[in-house]
Amino acid sequence: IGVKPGTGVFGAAQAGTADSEITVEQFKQDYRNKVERMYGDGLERVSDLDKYNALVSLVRDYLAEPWLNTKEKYRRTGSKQVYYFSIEFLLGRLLGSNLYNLGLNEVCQQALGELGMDLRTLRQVEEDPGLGNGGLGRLAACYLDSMASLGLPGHGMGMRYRYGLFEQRIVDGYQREYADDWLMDGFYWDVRKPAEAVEVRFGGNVRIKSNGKTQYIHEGYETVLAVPYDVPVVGYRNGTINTLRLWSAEARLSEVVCAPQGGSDCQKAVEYSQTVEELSNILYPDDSTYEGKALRLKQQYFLVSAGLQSIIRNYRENNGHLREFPHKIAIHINDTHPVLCIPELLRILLDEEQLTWEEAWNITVQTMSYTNHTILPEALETWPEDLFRTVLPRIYLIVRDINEYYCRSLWETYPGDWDRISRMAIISYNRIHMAHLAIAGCHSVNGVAELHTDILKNKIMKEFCDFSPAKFNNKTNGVTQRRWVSLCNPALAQLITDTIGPRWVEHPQELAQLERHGADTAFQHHLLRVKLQNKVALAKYVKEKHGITLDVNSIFDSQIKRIHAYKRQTLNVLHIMALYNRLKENPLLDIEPHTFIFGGKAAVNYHIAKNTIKLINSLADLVNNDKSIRDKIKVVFLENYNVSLAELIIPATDVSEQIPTASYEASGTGNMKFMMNGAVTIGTLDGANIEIKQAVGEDNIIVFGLTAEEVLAYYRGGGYNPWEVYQGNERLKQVVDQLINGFFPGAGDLFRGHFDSLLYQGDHFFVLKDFASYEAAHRVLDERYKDRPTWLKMCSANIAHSGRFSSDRTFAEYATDIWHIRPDTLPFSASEKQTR
Ligand code: 73E
Repeated sequence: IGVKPGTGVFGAAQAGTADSEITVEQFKQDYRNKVERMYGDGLERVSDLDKYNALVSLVRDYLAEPWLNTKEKYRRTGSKQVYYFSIEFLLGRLLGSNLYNLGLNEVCQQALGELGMDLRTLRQVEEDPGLGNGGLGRLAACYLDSMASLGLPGHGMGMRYRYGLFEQRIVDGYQREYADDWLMDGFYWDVRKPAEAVEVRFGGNVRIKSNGKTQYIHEGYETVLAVPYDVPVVGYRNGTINTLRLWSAEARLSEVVCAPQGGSDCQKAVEYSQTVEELSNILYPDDSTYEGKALRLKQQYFLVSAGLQSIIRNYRENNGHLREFPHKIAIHINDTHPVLCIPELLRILLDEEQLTWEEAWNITVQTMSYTNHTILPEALETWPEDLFRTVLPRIYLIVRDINEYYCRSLWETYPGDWDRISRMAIISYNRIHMAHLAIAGCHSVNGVAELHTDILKNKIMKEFCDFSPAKFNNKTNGVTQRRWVSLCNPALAQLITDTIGPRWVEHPQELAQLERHGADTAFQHHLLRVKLQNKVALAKYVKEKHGITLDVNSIFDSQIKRIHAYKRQTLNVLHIMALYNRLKENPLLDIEPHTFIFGGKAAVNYHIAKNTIKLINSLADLVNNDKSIRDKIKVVFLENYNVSLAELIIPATDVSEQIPTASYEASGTGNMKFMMNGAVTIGTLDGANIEIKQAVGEDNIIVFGLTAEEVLAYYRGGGYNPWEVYQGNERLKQVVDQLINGFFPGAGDLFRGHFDSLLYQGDHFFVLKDFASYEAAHRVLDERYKDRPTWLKMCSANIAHSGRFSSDRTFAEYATDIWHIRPDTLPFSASEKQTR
């Protein structure tokens, strides 16, 4: 085994040169040396953590040269650089993916094997950096992988939170949150760059000085030092290494004089440093509501200001006048959290570069683009004007100017239409509307699936779209097939490669060739074996961690995602309760054995969602301990759902639950990961499920429930009457009553909140309304599963048609349509795009 010539660490650029290959012998020797140099001890005497750290350090050494070469190449060619600003990057573990993308996986595996070690064990030593809440952060990470793998000059700008999203433990069925101290043992992938630190200013006031030209002098502010940590982003076997720059807040204490033996000044200095560092301490642990507002606002500005200052510093070193900026730099704003990029770039261009307002505004708009990820009203950010003015006085003045400028242009189109202008204004009723600022200040605004974009264009942002229709466009999300198939499901990846060759890893649209193998008995047999093997692996984990024995011959049916009312974990629960009731009535009922798998975190203050976790666990206790149903169904809630756990669950899953109330899930990306791994979706016609249905055809997905149009029509009519549905369906009535009638031993009134929301609060998410259709869909699913050849054909069709949900495709679209870069190098040509 060796690295394929010319494709190992250093990529095709150095094809044929001797140093582009690292042999197993070389690797072993390098690794031994590394351990000895790092720990002053032999491989036999160091811990797994030490072994892991040494391995990361060695991989870092290997990628140093291509990293440097990539930077030099970008400087030399002057190619346009994309910066993807995101408050979240949910990277997942990096050792496996970096080895894989470097083309070193096999070499490393064999080398470690010969040294009596196991790569898998070392991969599990790595902390999973939880620098994100869910889909939005993971999407950002998939995009980094695709940008580097497409060889595009695209980099990430994010926060280096001291603590990741909380660690979830289940105690007595309830969620408990613990600090995620992911940096405790160090993080060896990043490089601290203190020389590139910048200052970010908060508070104080702005003095206006006017001698011919108005100048804004920001005074009395507090300074926070932003220190960058660079993480290499490795492209798939192409020699490209881009950079994810994560910012950390630090205090500059060197100016503080300490009294002997640490007097009060020292004490103050320590306290001060703690408040400053609070800025990058935690990821905002929620994706639904907004609290800790001042801190959150400061975090956002911190990221934006530090990121932009470093981009401009770099730009100045390599380029001429800032007028050329939009031709050399594209800045992408991932949801509204980094929208302050707009006023911050204006501040730099106006105050530091002395450009005119018109010039500065044009440069800003041409540079910036924005993605909206949700229409949930509670997630559409607005800031109280007072708070904003106090925390960011200069930025506040700029936002006021933008507001005036924007409202003036609205007035030109809609003279006298005050109502419309106040609805569209950036500042109205003493609040600053971040989405409005984004739309005004960006040349492109995109949604993340066709339905979502349609809703933005025709409903949520209709007036903005009427005003500037050319800005609005759709970019359906995607996920990277490298992490979500090759790495997490190597047995499937091997089967695909054996069947259609290896090109699909870089050209995922070629997965379509699997279509003609779907009915092939030998292929089906292999597919079944792969799934079984993955189920065995998951069952082993569940046994070790939760003490529950899973039947690997049962249908693995998974709903893994944040716990949220609109995602309707409750609908899933009610259906399982109904199934359980049927089994109790008739223990001989002929159903396929089922394992229902749940995973997901609930926001710390989201009480009903936290209670849903307790509800799932109560159901699991009841069902798993009831001998009379003879293990026909099992329910498990897997603690602390994160990227690593998803990598274990997804390959083992038969049925992918994608059941939000239609219109609420902007896209979803878990749905795509399941599909790529051959699971069949049971889902509503929401978000990207619609496009999955288009891709696989209606025979290969089970859809149910109200459509978005129907849901929105009900809302327009004031909702619906859940009592009618409840009274009219015996089985449904029974399970709803069971929430409060003692069915769950000892639960008392614990689930009354759920009961009330379904019956007394109008069932806002149409759980009861969709129940019958969901139950019917499950029956269809069972029927299909019984006919195993048909089922396996459905699974293969899902894999075969998953190519368009690759983030490579999405990114190629962003690159051509939004950032206007290098279409010649993109894997999906313009004509292919049209036919998709
Ligand atoms: O549908 C998903 C989408 O697939 C959407 O809910 C999620 O983004 C995914 C990627 O596009 C999302 N997260 C947030 N908004 N939409 C969000 C909002 C506030 C804080 C953190 C995350």
